[in-house]
Amino acid sequence: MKLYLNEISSAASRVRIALAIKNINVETVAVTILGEHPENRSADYLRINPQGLVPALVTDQGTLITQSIAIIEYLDEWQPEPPLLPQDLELRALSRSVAIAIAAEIHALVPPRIARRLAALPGVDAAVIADWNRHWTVEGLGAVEQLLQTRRAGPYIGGQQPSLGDILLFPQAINAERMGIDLAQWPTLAAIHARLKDIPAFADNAPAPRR
Ligand SMILES: N[C@@H](CCC(=O)N[C@@H](CS)C(=O)NCC(=O)O)C(=O)O
Repeated sequence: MKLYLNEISSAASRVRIALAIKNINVETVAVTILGEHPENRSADYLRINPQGLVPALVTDQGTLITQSIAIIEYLDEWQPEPPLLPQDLELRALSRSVAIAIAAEIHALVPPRIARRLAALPGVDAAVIADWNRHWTVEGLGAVEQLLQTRRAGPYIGGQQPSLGDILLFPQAINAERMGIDLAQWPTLAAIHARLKDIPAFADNAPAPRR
């Protein structure tokens, strides 16, 4: 299998964490996503992933799998141990709710392509973009905290083991901290995040800071 990624990408970090938890090795191909001519917009990469995003996984059969959640669920079904979704149906749903809340309602509003588009609009400078990113991150993680407060006890979102929701929470919380957002305002989220930081599969696969 071949995984197209970038070290700063939080969406790719999710897949790297899942691979580490499952101890699966794949070939990786780095694709730049910043700058004037990022490789993710090149004709060569668009032939591989027409959406022009990382991560993208190409299986040994040559099938393209896009979208980090779909890739993680594919890996989980391909190699079920250790499972990345809780057995309990309600916790399973919660884990997915958190994952989708992060992917669809936070991350989708703050990637480089959104910043590039905003920067092209009149009157939008770096400060406006920073405010935009911060706004959607604070609003989104605040909603995740509310969701997490509904959950039953357990160290992680889905109970005793880290699951899909934790995998999406980790890089997003790191990005929030890098924006100077204090996670302590969300006590449940902050406690789970602190526990995840102690797990090598998470800590070793955090998104790299932007240089
Ligand atoms: N929903 C997608 C998001 C993928 C995504 O936006 N990836 C970012 C990096 S974190 C990217 O490729 N950005 C390139 C760009 O925005 O131009 C997923 O979960 O895989």
